[in-house]
Amino acid sequence: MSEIRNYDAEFCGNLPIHHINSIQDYGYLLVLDNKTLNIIQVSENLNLITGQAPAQMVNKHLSSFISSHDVENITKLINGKAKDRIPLSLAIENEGESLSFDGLIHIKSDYSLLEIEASLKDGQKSFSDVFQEVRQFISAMESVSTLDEVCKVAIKQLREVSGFDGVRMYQFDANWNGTVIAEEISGALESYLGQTFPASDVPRQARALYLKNPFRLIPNRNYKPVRLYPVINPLTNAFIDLSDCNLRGVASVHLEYMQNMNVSASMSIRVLREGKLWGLISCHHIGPNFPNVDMRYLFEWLSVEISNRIAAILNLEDYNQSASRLEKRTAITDFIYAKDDIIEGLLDDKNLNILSLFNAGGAVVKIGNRLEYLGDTPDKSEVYNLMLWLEGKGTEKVFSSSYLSEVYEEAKAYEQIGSGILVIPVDERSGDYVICFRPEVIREIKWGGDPEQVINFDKDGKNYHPRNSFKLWLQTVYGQSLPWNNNELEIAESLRNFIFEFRTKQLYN
Ligand code: BLA
Repeated sequence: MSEIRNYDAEFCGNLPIHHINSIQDYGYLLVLDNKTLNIIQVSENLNLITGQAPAQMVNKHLSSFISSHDVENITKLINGKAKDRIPLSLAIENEGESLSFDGLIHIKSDYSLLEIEASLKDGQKSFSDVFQEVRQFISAMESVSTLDEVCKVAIKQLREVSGFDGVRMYQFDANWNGTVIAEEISGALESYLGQTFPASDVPRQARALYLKNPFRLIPNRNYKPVRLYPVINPLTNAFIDLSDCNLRGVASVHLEYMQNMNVSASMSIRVLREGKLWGLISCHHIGPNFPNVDMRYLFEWLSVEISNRIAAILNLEDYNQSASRLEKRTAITDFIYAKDDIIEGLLDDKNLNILSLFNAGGAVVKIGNRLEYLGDTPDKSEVYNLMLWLEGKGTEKVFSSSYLSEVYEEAKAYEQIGSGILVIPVDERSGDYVICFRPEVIREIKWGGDPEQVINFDKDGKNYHPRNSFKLWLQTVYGQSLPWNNNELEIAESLRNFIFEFRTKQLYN
């Protein structure tokens, strides 16, 4: 298969979703001048609750619509420290009636975005009920200890709590493709369990927004977009940046995507690990579905618990692996001291050598005019050419690749044993290297639809559509080894430093 075009970087990834200049119709938006507290922009549907046309509302003071108590509260928030996503409640007076709203305020340097929606508190649970629910959720996650089990338990419970038709855990890989690793769905939804979706399905700017906002809610893809009045923000003289706004209108390509998945409602919640997006919990409903504010905040809370549990498991795994690798590295360097020889120390012990340290299939060590081989390595001339290539590249620090033939074509000839290499430069001037080889691991990717067809342009070259089939599409990946992880690269770098110091000492002794 040819290389997949990177729409994540090229096209989908550049759609200005924050400048869509419209909102979804389940709420209302007011933009306030921070200095005067005058309303400078409104969503056109605000007339439904104020009874006034948008043109009548702008330039009026906020107090024309909400109580002095709420105005005071908002003034305090605008002058306070917290700036993003501050929840609040307020009341709007209309024809003598007081209507309750849940709101979120986002405070920028000159203006604030105040998004509100009718408060739906029917059947509201008490705090202790919710707390019990969360405690049970956490203890169920703590009763299991592998990533797989935690994701399954979390997804099962989230489906029960939320009532969505389908809930999936979606994990990103190093290239931002995502794989569904746990799933709970009802009959009518298609199963995507085990399937991988290309990065551009949730393109980079959409992913970046999860670092600011814990979730994205689209209760009904057939919503009527609501425009803003006036169109241009008078303080910035540009379309307003709606990055933080939960009500932000949805990119049409994604609405079509939801239609192609046969869902009307979607809510996705972030899973973070060390401040980076690790995955998403994607909730779907065949018909429209509107989780109320409390449910959304509960989800937000649970997503933090899920993120923490996942991070704890992965960190423990990493820690154990790093500790065992460090132990091996120490034993090998001790052996180098004992033998007073780098090559013997790296290769001679049958059980503990550079192959077991780096989980490699073969290794070559060249120091001065000595050249030694261990395990499955390319032949002499191939190694010679590889070293020439490395010299040409000028590799001062550790270099690694899990897809060598991609950057060095000649390696195709020995891809079975050397799809991956880890190079520790010993002395560049004399072309001395320690090189580990990893064998090819043929991999099958179960794509959710043909990844070459992520987007289809109409004949006019302007209009475009996301793919309309998510049917299993198999790709077999050849020529790649298991990846070298960060800790392996760190250990390799520390071994490089050790070898350098050891040789320096040898020279001066
Ligand atoms: C947004 N795409 C999204 C979102 C998800 C997905 C979760 C976030 C919004 C939401 O929660 O619905 C994708 N959803 C998935 C995937 C699964 C799932 C993969 O459940 C798998 C189980 N999309 C395309 C193409 C483009 C594109 C070709 O297919 C670009 C041209 C863009 N996707 C796109 C954009 C958004 C998006 C722009 C942001 C939409 C928005 O927030 O307005």
